[in-house]
Amino acid sequence: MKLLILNGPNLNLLGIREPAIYGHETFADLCERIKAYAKEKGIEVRLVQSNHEGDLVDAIQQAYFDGLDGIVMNPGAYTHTSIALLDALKGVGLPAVEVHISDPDTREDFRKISFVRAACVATIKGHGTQGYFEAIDLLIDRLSEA
Ligand code: CA2
Repeated sequence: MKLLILNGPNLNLLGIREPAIYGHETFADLCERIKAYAKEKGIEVRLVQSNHEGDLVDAIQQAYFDGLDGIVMNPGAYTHTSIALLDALKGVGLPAVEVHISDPDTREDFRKISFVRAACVATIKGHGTQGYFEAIDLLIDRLSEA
């Protein structure tokens, strides 16, 4: 089983700024923890972060072309703006889980809309970086049942 772990714009700044919202863990440390967790669970992960919408679309398509099994995705601010990401997720048809470190529904009104949600099997929000691990577990359970 191989999962794409996709992170959108500015998530590379984790741990550097806004710790009150996003915590103290750096993005590099989070990536290392995800790799270690995947190893423990006996799965593979492909970690991609980009600040560019088209690169995120490319990563979703590439996951499909390469036969990956599912996607854990924090699209960052593109969550609230991107029909291109929604179309890409719908287009590849891979099970995807939307993750947010904070809970966007309790923040500014413009964060209350998620375009990608319609193409995701679940949304995990407000659980800090732990949400990525919950999303991985969810996909492992779902894909193991299939
Ligand atoms: O809570 C989340 O995970 C978000 O997807 C994070 C996005 C935000 O636009 C979404 O509404 C909710 C922002 C990611 C920016 O991350 C930063 C981390 C540290 C410092 C500055 C930005």
